[in-house]
Amino acid sequence: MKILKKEKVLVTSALPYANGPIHLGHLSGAYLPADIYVRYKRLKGDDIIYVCGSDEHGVPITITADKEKISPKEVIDRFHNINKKAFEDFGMDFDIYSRTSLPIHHETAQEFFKSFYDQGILKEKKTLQFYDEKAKMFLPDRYVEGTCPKCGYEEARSDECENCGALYEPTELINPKSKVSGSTPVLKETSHWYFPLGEFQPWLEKYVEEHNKKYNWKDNVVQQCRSWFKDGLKDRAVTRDLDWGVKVPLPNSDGKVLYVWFEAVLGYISATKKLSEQLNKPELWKDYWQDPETKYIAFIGKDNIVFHTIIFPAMLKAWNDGNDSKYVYPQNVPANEFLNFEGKKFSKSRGWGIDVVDFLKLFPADPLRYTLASNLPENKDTDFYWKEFQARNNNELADILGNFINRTFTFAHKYFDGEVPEIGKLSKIDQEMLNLVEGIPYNVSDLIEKFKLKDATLEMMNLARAANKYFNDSEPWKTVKSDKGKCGTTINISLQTVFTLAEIFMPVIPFSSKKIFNMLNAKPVNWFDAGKVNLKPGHDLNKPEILFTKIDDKIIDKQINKLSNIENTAGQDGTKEITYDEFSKIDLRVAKIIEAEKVSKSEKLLKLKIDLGTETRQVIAGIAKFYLPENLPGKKIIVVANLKPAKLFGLESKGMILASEDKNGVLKIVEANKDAEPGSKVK
Ligand code: B3M
Ligand code: ZN
Repeated sequence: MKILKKEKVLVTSALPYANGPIHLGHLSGAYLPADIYVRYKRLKGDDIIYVCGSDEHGVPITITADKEKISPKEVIDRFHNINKKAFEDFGMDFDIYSRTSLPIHHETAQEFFKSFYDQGILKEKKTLQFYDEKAKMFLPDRYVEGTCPKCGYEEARSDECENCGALYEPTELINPKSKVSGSTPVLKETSHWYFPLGEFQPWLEKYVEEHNKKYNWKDNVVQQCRSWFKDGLKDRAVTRDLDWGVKVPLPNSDGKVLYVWFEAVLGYISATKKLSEQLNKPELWKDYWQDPETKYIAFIGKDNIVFHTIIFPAMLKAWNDGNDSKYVYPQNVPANEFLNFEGKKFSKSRGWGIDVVDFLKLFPADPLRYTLASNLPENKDTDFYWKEFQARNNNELADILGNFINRTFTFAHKYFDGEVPEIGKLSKIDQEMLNLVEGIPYNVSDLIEKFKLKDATLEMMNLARAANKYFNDSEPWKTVKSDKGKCGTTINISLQTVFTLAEIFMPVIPFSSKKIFNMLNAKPVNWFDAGKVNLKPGHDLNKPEILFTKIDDKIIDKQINKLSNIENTAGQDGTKEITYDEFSKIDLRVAKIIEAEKVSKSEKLLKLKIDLGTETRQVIAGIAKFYLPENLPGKKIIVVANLKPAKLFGLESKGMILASEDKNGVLKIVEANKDAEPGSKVK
């Protein structure tokens, strides 16, 4: 059994936007996994810091402010405090929960931008952008609404239609309207600074592949990087025409701020600087960010992979190439998939889900931590079900872990004066139990080091299962009468096991572990000593307390009933229910692709010629990123044949092809049966 050497570790979790409360899905993505990892590393004796904080800029925040007719500052102050408290109550062991509205963050972000500018890395480009002459402001994509050039949907955004998925240039949007003043925006030339991501592609490909090989990155992370490399990395705008954000530190840049994602990742650095300030150790942050020995682990959800494995490392590389100080790169970015809620995506607008604050008003944190840890979306999306939460709490925490601890303490207080009894001659099962207990910390350590936190949690509970079996097989209720010494040995070994359980469960259920250590009248030891004999005979024990309260069906059913009211009014993801008559207005037909070619000037569109039986038509489809034109002729597809014609890049599109979109945004054409006749109706 290998005791791992001590390490210097820097851990970050994605900075949640301060424009809404965090919910259970957030916890399973970037937060609980990190907290389990950090708590274990602290018990292992590593030199580790864990930083996070609120991401307080970006359009989502200004949209919330506009909606509620308050300032962005009021929005971020509200949600920074709500989320900070929610994380505390959930037991997140941050060293700091900072925020990107702090001056120290603005200075850090501007320092990076200025370095890139002074190095001549950034490129200035002029582009056309919607401008609201009434509100006197440029309009980000989400601030413009108009008619989709493809499906006629009248609340389409300026770059993408959420109704039909069409992708188009802002100039294609029909009848654009500003969501700020309602007026018709004009297209106005503006200039922005671009970071030349493509120039860093050779280095980034090497960085990703070498780190994947050496540190065994998760497959979902590597695949997403490779798909971006395959498409070729493009220049990325790092400034925006907005008032709210980090000002661009250049003359004549009024009204321009740094793009939120450019500065948000630098929030990890500014948070560490803030921590140094708070601890009055001004150089502390450099001990982590600028020490090549530091092991930097960035915990995120899968929607943030590219920002942490391509964009942020490229920025750090650009800094390192141009400055004497050198930042470390993420050693691993163990991104989790998504947690769903009762079989559907979390949806604020439909009330499908539960915020952490509301959950903790109903139940303590540990049962939630344990339930989420037991079902983390490490390799695929998983679900939170209220019934499973109740079962994890009642049948595992209470009936297995709690029950074993309770029985052990009852015997120790009832028959051994509340002290640890002497240990006598060991039977076979005594020895087996001691061996199992001694090895567990190494097994769990190995799993956590590989970010297999779900398996690690199962290993912890399996020790509790084995402990119950050992207790039952030892029959102390008999030996207490027939052979008190033997009974004492059983209770001694059971108490050692309680100690080990308290320590190895600490990363998952810290509140309960602290209670158990208090009952043991003891403190945690180094992780790799947790399986040894840590309680000497005669050691005084405190009184036991109830660790886990069973959850009643009534309480759970109340939560489930709340959802059934929502469920009856909506289909998947909250789309409105429709009648059969409404559906029958859509004329779905089988079509055969005859020709396919790329639309010049667009990365996303293909021009298709389709056979509809009695006619051929031209349809423009946003599938260029997913299909090569030469592979399409001959395919039998399904089209919406009675869609209002639209113009895209000056090309007429009469109809729309059907394609499914997976959770990574990959489009797959819905194909008809090969024998289906072009023009035949789809019912
Ligand atoms: N706030 C997006 C999100 O909350 C963004 C993460 C920033 S991490 C630097 O998913
Ligand atoms: Zn559309």
